[in-house]
Amino acid sequence: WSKVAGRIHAYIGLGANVGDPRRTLERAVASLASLPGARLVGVSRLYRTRPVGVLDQPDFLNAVAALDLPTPSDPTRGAIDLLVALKRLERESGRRHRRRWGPRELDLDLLLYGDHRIVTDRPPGAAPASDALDPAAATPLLEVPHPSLGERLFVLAPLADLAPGLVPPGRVSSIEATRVRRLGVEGPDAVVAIGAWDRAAGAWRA
Ligand code: A4P
Ligand code: MG
Repeated sequence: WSKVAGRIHAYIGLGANVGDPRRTLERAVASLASLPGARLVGVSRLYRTRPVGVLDQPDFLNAVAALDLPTPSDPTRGAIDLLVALKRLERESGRRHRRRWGPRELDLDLLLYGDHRIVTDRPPGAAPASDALDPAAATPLLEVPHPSLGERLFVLAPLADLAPGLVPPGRVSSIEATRVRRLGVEGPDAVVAIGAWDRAAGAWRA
């Protein structure tokens, strides 16, 4: 179904913990919906989540949006174009560069792009907009499925709202089965649903 009628489904992870995270995420959903050729086909519940990686920072709000996009002639090109659009939206939200896994105004991750598996190296010298010691400089320009998709409840819980039965390419477990496993590791307080998406309002309601 990820290829229905010449269209492709992309799942975008949204996270924020600086400024007004809820407003930022609502604006980000609206921006995703108005990307060229895109149709917004689903928005997860909104979750309050305990920080992962760098622990001494405010709780995050996280969600996942599903977009339906025209199938590109070259999937790698299409996925990179989408990543570039996501990075632009991050900048427009006022995201400043801080340490990896640290606080941010808006983080947009391309979690899944149809059933494609893509790993694209950075062109030489094209490190992220940070110093060369940033470990992100060593990450690929783009990797889908997102490499930490299966290890983070803050991604799995909202993704399971939209696509519980989906098995990412190259994996054997469904999103829902993986979510339940991570729930056992991280515990019920790590990721808590605090709102449901109201499509007409373009906002989450308690
Ligand atoms: N990149 C490669 N593949 C992708 C992809 N599929 N989607 C590259 C997006 N980006 C991808 O990202 C670093 C580089 O990854 C980019 O230059 C891109 O070319 P970034 O957003 O600049 O840096 P980052 O977000 O600090 O690093 P990273 O690895 O994306 O971190 P995460 O995994 O996003 O973790 N705790 C909670 N509770 N909730 C959160 O949302 N987020 C983080 C950030 C840490 N802890 C968190 C949360
Ligand atoms: Mg990121």
